[in-house]
Amino acid sequence: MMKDKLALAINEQIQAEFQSAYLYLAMSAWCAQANLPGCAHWLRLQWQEETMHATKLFDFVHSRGGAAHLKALDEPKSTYTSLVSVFESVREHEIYITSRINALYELAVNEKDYPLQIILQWYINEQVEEEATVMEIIERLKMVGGDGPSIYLFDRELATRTLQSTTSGQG
Ligand code: OFO
Repeated sequence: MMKDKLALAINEQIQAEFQSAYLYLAMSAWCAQANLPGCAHWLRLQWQEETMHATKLFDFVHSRGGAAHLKALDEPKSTYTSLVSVFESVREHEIYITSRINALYELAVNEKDYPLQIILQWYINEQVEEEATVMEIIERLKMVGGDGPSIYLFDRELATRTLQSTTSGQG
């Protein structure tokens, strides 16, 4: 049985992961409208990944005798000025999520909750991958600049992304 304060903190992280999913789905909608189907696909898979991140914690709380209490989500931002600003927002959001995961891990260490520490190690690795992946996308987009044919090829490449599992997933 886990401590109430830990169950509460995990529930807040479940909300943050679902909020991430919602944000990325809104970005996917923006890309679809901007005739960037590959980027829309990439962000839609990101929505699915974030949903899996949330449900992985959802299942963990229940496996420890706690309960998930789902909270309301905020309306996500839905307008962007450019494709690079979309991915810069992804990066900014992932940095925020990393800080949350690190704080949760610190709490698990202070409260001596070893199973929580172990599951959070997966999230810590995931955050490293997610930040690196989005940084690479931003760098490439900056190189491409406003060149239409290059953006077309970039978009086609993002269309090839496939969904990873929650045990080995890459953001
Ligand atoms: Fe759940 O990793 Fe992104 O937010």
